[in-house]
Formats: sequence, structure tokens, C-alpha cells
Amino acid sequence: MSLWKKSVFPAAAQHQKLDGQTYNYGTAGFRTKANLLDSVMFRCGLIAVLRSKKTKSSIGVMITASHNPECDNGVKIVEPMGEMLIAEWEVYATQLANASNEELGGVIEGIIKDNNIDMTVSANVIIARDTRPSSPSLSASVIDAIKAFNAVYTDYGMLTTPQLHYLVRCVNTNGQYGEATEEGYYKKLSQAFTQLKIQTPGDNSYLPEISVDGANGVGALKVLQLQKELKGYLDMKVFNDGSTGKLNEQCGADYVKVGQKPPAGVMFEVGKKYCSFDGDADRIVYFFKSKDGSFRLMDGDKIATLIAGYLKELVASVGLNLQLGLVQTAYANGSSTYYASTVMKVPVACAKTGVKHLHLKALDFDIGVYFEANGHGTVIFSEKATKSITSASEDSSLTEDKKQAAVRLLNLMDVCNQTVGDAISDMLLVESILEARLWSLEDWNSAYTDLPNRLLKVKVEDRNAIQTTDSERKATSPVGLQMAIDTTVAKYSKSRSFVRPSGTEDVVRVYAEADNQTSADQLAYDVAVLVHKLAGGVGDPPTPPMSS
Ligand code: G16
Repeated sequence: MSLWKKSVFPAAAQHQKLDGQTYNYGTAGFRTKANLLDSVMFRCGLIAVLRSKKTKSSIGVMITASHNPECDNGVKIVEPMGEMLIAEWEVYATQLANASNEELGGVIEGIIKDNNIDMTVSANVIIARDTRPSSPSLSASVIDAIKAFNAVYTDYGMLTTPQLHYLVRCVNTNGQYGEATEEGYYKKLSQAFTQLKIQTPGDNSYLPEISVDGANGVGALKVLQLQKELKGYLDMKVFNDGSTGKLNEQCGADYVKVGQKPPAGVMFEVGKKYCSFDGDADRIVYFFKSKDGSFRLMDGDKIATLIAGYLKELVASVGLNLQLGLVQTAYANGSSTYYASTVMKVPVACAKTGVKHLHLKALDFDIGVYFEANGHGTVIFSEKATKSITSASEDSSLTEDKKQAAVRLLNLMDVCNQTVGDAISDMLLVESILEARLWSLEDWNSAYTDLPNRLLKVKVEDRNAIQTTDSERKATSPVGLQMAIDTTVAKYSKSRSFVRPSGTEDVVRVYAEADNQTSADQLAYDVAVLVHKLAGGVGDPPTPPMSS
């Protein structure tokens, strides 16, 4: 008997897979009701150790269900450079998660054989968790698996998801990316941010103050930590900090984006800046109250165009030959795509939903800006871009203006968390750009006007009955659904709609946009009814929009 079996089998017996339960690897890992996840967590601990042995690097495991309600939980597995687990290994993770205890040994042996893994190589796993009540015990299940494999682990306790991604990359680059501690994360971001502020003329109209909706999650705690480093530079007032409300309940980036309204718990005032994080602080959206009292949202698309436009200008002013591109998903508002490609003249690519897909596509550019409309995104700089920006910042033959622009780019690069979308780092990036541009939120928002849109959810028996193609813009099954959607869309002006199964919730998502809000609402409703009818809707059909 292989040595590992002697310890893994008895440990696995304490984490039996639930009979009749099937686990799918979703958009960002396994995610479901927390009470169904013990065996999955144990098996993710196993997969992390195997991946660590295979890559001879440290692997991250984050216990979180991000924007989902508090009763859910989930797990995200982080690759050596801070990306999400590669697709090939998602398959292994799924096999392991669904293996009975009797099948477990065979599945592990298969993974070892397929990948030629040397089991004598040491393994290291880095773990963190969000604030959910179920997270400590699920984290303990991951640790049980790591111990059973006799591997090394570091438990960082409560962190945001992007902080864990950052730490994994720091550890695997021997500190080249940054110091591998939580303090190192704050230090890296705050140093770059304050440098940018020092470079920007002081006497300006920029408001160094922002109210942060912490979604009653871990992001709220971490913003308060960062505040200590940024005293006098940026005043971050946190609300929905978890002291009273429930995680993601009537607050957080998803609530604000989907509902197109401010979160609960906010004194919503004209002239102030607001942003919302999600439950594990890997998404951010901005919003404000306009002078006429209406709610204005700057979602991931607006953030992406703000960042891409500014970086493009800086690259041009230094005179660097770097290709900058923007990656969006089907959810990107049509106006943002038009603005980016036609007005800003930035190449735009479309990827499937999920950071893992956007991140991969962004690697095609020297500077890849990627954002989902829901506020999840970041900027990644290729080695070529990093080298040329660094050498320009040190090039004494450049004019002072060019050199200053290169130094700005360098600092902006350090404000970005290049491993994954990060609400805290994105907030600092946006604030730096707003200050440099002397833009208020009204100025930023007026860059282009979003096409009115609506997002709905439909409950069906099996959401995987919906299959899609063309970066999720067309449904290939059930038969007849896409044709029916096309016919419906044709009834509205400047309209578009698509449907896809969510990879984080047990629903089908419906997106619609049109030239006015009533049409967008009606179109979303019409398509939701089609999904309910043709894809095995559960319960009552969707309710018509209020306006009709
Ligand atoms: C995760 C992914 C995002 C994705 C979101 C919703 O975010 O990381 O890329 O947009 O799920 O996915 P779906 O529409 O498939 O449910 P988070 O913030 O929930 O981890």
C-alpha cells in the first residue's frame, strides 16, 4: 500500500461524501449550501497538495462564497502565479469531489499517474477564509486533508480573496511581487498610492474621501486596516461593516449592480462618493446621488473604460510601443463596448463569464485591462510592458514629462493587484485616476451613457439544460430557445438579450438591454418567460415588470 493511503484513507473517513449529492465546478470553484461542503473541502485540500507537488510551488485555497448569501459557502483554488486553477485540473477536482470514499484512492492514483507526480516532492498550501460562520470548520476540513498528505500549510485566517491570491504569488516569486504578509499587501498598495498622490499637484478639486459599503464582509475589516496606512491621503468611511447586518444582505456590489439602487445602511447624499464591495472583496462598483436625486452607477464597464483610457494616454505620452486591450464579457453594456472601441480606439475582446476566462484573454495584450460588468477585474502587465515601463522610468535621456508619465505608470502598476480582480486595489486605482484627471463622479459618469438594461434570474430544474456558444451570447440548447429569443429581441429597438446558467447560484441568468428602461425590463421578462417555458422552469413563471 502506498504510504499516503495509510493516512489519507482514515482522514477521508471523517469527511464522507454525502449520498446522492453531485458537485459541479462552477465559475469560480465549488459553491453551494455550506452544510453540503465538508467532503468537498477535504477533497480540495487533497487537490491543492497534488497540484502543489505537480507544480513544485505553493497553491492557495480560499474558503468563500463571495457574493452568495451567508448560508452558502465555497472554495476557490489559486495557481502559483495567483490565477484561478487551470481548466484541466478543474476536471480532477470535480472527479475527486464526486468520488465516494471507496473510489477516492483510485481517483487520486489516476491523477498521480496522469501527471507523473513525484509523491516524495514536498507540498505547500496557503489557506484563508472569509467571515462566514461556516468558514472556520470548512477550513479545518481542508487542513485535515493537507495533514493527511503530510504536507506543509500556512493558515492566514481571515483575508479577502485577492489578498490570498497576492500572497500565493509573493511566496512563489520569493517576495519579488511583494512581501508575503498581509502587512506587505497594505504596504505595497499604500506606497504606490501615496507616490501617485505626491506626483499629483496638491491644489485641486479632488475629494480624498469615499464611503465604502463593505457588504458586511471581510473587505470592511481590511479597509479599516488599510486606512491606518493611508491616513491623510484617503479617508475611507466604512458602512455595512458586519457589526450589525448580515453578509451580502441588501448590500454589496451584486445587490447594487443587479438592483441598480443604493445598499441599505447608507446615508445617500449628493456630492459624496460611494463604492460597494462584495462578500470577499474581489468586486467593486461605484455609485453616487445626482443633483436631481437619482441613483447613478459606475459598474465594471465604467471602471474598465476609465482605467483603459488613462493608461492608454500615459503609454502614448511616454512614447512606448505597447498594445493595450480591453476584455469584457457578454454582460458588458453595448455603450461601453462602443465607447472603448470607437471613441477610445482600444481593441476589445469578449470572453466567457469568469475571471479565469478574462484573465487568459488579457494575456494576449501587453497591457490587458479586464473587467466584468459586475465589477470584477484588474489590469495585467506583460513582461515586455513591465520591462519597458521600468526602463523608461529610469531613462535620464527622456524629457521630464515623459519620465514623470513613466513613473506614474510604474506606480499604477504597483497599485494593481495583477493576480485577480481586487476591490481594494481597484478602488485605489480609480481614486488615483480621478485625482489625476480632476474628475468628479459626474464627470466620469458622463463619458458615455449606458444602454438601459436588466438582469433577471430564473429557477429551472437543471440549469445545465441551457448550453451556450459564442462567449455565451447564443444558446444552443434547449432546441428552439435561441430562435425564440431572436424573435423577441427583434421587437425592441437597440436591443440585445442572452441567457446562461450561473456557475455560482442554482439559477439561469437573463440579460437584456434596449433603448429605454421599460423595453429593457419587458424584454428581460419576455426572455425569462421563454426560459421558464422551454428549459424546465420551477415554480411560478416570472412576474411581469412593475411598469407594464
Ligand atoms: C464569480 C466569478 C466571476 C463571475 C461571478 C458570477 O464571482 O469569479 O467571474 O462573474 O462569479 O458568475 P455566475 O454568473 O456564473 O454566477 P464571485 O465574486 O461570486 O466569486
